[in-house]
Amino acid sequence: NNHKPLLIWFTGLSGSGKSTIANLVEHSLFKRGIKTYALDGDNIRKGINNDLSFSPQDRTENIRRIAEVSKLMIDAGLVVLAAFVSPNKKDRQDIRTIVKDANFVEIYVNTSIEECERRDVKGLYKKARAGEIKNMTGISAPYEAPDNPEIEIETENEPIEDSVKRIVDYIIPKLKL
Ligand code: GGZ
Repeated sequence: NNHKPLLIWFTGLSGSGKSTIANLVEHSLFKRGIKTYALDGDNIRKGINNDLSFSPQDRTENIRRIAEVSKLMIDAGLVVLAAFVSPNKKDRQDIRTIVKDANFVEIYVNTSIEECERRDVKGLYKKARAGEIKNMTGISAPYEAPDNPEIEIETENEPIEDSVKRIVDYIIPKLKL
């Protein structure tokens, strides 16, 4: 039951649904016997990157370290699912270089800032509007959408099960040795 390693990278605004979709994709791959590992803010920013803020420089360093950790996991043969805002095009292009292009799939979780702010799962947008959080992506810090992501998910226009199936159907053939 061997398969190729892969880095599946989810980019999008806070609250866009990246982690939720990544977790459902991981569950589906796991059921097929594929060895996976999921990286997100909860296990990275609280651990290896707990020295980093949301300044532009620290975000770039955040993404660089995650790419290097992902590279190690790819060397170990895993399918890595990474869900990070990763707002800069340049930083995302650098991931492609760090892990090899053939091992990289970029998924743009395209949810409008209006919808993310309406959801405001963690209350961060409210705090950003009140000036309690600076550098909030989409409010007071930039988000550069990908031009040519391998997959784009419009969470406001597609049921989540359909999005997950579209991603899994794209990934499975790529895992063939
Ligand atoms: C964006 C922030 C911020 C600011 C805290 N801007 O919805 P969440 O909570 O769980 O996901 C967001 C997470 C973003 O961390 P990343 O490591 O993915 O960001 S980056 O790739 O840009 O380095 C959000 C929370 O952290 N959060 N402050 N100012 N998101």
